[in-house]
Amino acid sequence: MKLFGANPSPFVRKVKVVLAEKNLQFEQEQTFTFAPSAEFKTISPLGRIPAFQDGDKTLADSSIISAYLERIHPQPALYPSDPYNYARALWFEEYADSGLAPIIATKMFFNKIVGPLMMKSPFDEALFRKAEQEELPPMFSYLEGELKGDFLVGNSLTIGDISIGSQFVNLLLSGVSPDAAKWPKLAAYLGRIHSRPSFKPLIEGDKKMFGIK
Ligand SMILES: N[C@@H](CCC(=O)N[C@@H](CS)C(=O)NCC(=O)O)C(=O)O
Repeated sequence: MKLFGANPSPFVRKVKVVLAEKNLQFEQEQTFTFAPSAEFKTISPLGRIPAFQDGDKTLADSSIISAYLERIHPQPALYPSDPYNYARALWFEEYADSGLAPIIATKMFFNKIVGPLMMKSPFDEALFRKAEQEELPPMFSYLEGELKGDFLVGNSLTIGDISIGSQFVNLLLSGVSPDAAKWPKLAAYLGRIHSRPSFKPLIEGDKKMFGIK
């Protein structure tokens, strides 16, 4: 199996965590979308990372790749069998991918770290501060209210936790974390999720890549 995509992408990280939780071996091509390989272009019709190859089968999109991996390697299950819990896990995946990502990945991480470093684009601090101070706090409060136990849904890790946890790594790399005094459950939850063996080495690698302590 081969994964195409650069490590700092939250969507690439999501798939890497799914692969790690399922203990699956894979190769990775560190594809950046501004310098795509010819092979990548043929398997990602929208030009987005991640893309994936399993023998002669190819797929694009982190949600689709994760769903495929669940079907071919069902254990440990990352999608609940209970219908409502299954839908709730998908909801948190959606909340991460289309709710958090445009704020954390684009207005904060790309704006502050990737743009200035790799694209020579200037850091827009006003955009960053508005995201941090106005747009994220209600989202933190929402997640705080949803956390009833160790995981967002049921009693085990789901695709919802992996998706949310992946976006929050980019927030960490941007130098921001939810204040534990205001959002204690969320802060503790993220600490737990990010210290899992599937997440921890990826976070250490990302920090090293950007020279973050
Ligand atoms: N829904 C997609 C989103 C992937 C995505 O937006 N990836 C970003 C990098 S973090 C990308 O490839 N952006 C380049 C573009 O949209 O052209 C997924 O889950 O894989």
